[in-house]
Amino acid sequence: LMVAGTLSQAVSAAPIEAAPAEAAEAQRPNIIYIMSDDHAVRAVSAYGDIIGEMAPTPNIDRIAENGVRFDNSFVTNSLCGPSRAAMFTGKFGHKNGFMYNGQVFDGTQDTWTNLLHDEGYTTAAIGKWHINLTPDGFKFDHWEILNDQGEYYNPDWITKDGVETEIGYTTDMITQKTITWLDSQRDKDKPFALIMHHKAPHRNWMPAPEYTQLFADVEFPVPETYFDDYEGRVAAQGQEMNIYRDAQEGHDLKMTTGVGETEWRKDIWPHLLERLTPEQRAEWDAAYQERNDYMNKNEANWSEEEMAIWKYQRYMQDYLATIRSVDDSVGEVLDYLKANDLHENTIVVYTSDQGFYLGEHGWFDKRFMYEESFRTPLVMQYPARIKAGTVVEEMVQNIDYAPTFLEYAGVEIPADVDGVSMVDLLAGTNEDWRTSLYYHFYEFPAIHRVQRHYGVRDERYKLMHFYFRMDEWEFYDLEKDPQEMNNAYNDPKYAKEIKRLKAEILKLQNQYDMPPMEEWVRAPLRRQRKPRLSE
Ligand code: SGN
Ligand code: CA
Repeated sequence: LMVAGTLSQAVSAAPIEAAPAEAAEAQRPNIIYIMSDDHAVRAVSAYGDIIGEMAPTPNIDRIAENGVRFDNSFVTNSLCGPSRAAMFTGKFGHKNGFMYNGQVFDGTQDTWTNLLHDEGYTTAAIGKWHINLTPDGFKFDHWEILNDQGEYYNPDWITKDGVETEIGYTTDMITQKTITWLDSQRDKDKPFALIMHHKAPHRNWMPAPEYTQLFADVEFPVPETYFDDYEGRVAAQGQEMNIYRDAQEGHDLKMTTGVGETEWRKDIWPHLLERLTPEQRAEWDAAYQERNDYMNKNEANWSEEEMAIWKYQRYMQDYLATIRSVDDSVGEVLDYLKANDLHENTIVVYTSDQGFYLGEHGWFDKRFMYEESFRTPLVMQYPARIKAGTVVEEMVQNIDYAPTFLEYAGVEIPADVDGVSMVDLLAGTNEDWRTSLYYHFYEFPAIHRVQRHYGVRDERYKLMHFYFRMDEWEFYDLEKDPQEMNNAYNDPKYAKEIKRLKAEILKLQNQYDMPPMEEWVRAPLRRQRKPRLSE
C-alpha cells in the first residue's frame, strides 16, 4: 500500500487487509498542473507542426507519450487572468467574476485546489499568479509567486514573508522551487496538488543565458498570412498586435540603437535590461551584438517587407528559445517523479493559459477567437489510469480541468461548475460529449485593441459577434478556410448554418447562465485596485 508516494507502508512485513478508507487514500492521485503563458500549439512538437519540428519540446512530448494528447483543446477567453480563473473554478468568467486582466479574483470561492485541500490534500502554488496580488483566501500550504507579470531575469518573488528580488533566470527558479517543495517542504503523508506556472514564453521573450543564441541562425517559415490586409474583418483592422508595426523594437525585438551600441531602441516600458546584473548584462549584449550590428548596418537598404521578415525571425528566435527552458523544466519534474516513485500515481498536466500567434495574420499576442489563440496545447499523463499514447479528438475547454481533477481525486464536483469531467472521455466510455464551444472576450478598450466578442465553434464552423460600439459578425467554414481569411457571413450558401449557430449561441448562453447581452454591450471595464504589496 502506497500513500502519496511514501514507501513506508509498502514494505510492511505482514500483509494486512486495507480498511476501505485507506484503500481509497492509496489511489488518490497527486496532481502537478504545469501551465506556461502564451505557448502556441504549433510550438509544442507533439502536435507535429513544422515549428515544433524546428524547435522541439521533447519533455512536454514525453507527457503525451506517457498519457494523452488533446488535439482540440480550447479556452473560454484567450487572456491570462480569465484563463486562470476558469481553470481554478471550472466556470466561465461571468460566473467566477473574472473577465479581464486587472480584476481581483475572489479566492474564497470554490476552486479545485481549495476543495482538494479540504479533503486532505497538501497544496502549493509556484510561479506566475496574475489574478490577485497574493493567494490569500486560497488554501495553499505553500506559495511563492511572481509579482504581476513577472520578469525573465532577477524577478521579485512574493511569499507570506514579503517581497524579495532573487538573482537568476525565472524559468529555472520556478523549477528549483518546485523540486525543493516536492522533495523537502511538503507533507509527505498527504497526496499533493501543485500549481506550477511559468512566465515564459510571455512577452518580452528574453531567453536564458545559455539559449540566447539557440536559434540565432535558424530561419523559420514565414506564415502565408503574415501580410494579411484584414479584408472583410473589421475588428482585425483595428487591432494593435502586429509584429512589424506594434511590437516594440527595443522591449520586444531587442533591436539596438546603432552599430556597436548595446542600448535597446526606444523602450517605453519597464526597462528590463536594467534589471540585469553587470555580468548578466555583458553576456546578454555579447549574445546579440553581431546580429544587431548586422541589422543596423543593413536596415537602410532593406525594403519594408524585408524588415518585417527580419522582425518575424527575431521574434520567433527569442520566443522559441524561452520555450526551451520551459521544456527543460518539465523534464526535470518528470525525472524527479520517476526517481522518487511518484510516476505512476501522479497526474501531470502541461498546458498554456491560451494559444498565441506566431506571425499568422502578422500577429503576436492572442485575444481573438481565431484558432491560433482560441486553442491551447494540452497533454496529460497519469500512468495508473490513462493509457499511454491516447489521443483525444473531442473539443475540451479549460473549464473541464477542475471537474476532471476533482473526479480523479474522488471529491464531489460542485453543481454550478460549467465544465465537464474528462474522466469518462479518457477511459473511452463517454458517448455524449459536447459538440459546440462558447467563447467570450471582454477586454476592450485595452492594450492590443481587440474588440469584445463572443462566439460559438462546432466541429466545422465558427460564428463570432463583435458587439462593443460595433455590430460585426464573422463566420468561417474551418474545413474550407482553416486560416480564417474569408469571412463568409454574407455568403447566402451558409445562411442555414449561420441561423443554426445563432440559435446555438443563445442555447449556450442560457445553459451557462449568461446575463442578458444588453448588460454587456456598453458595460465599462472596471479595473479593481489591487492591494499594495505591504498590505
Ligand atoms: C502585458 C503584455 C501584453 C499582453 C498582456 C496580457 N505587454 O500587458 O502584450 O497582451 O500583458 O498578457 S508586456 O510587454 O508588458 O508584457 S497575459 O498573458 O498576461 O494576459
Ligand atoms: Ca497568457
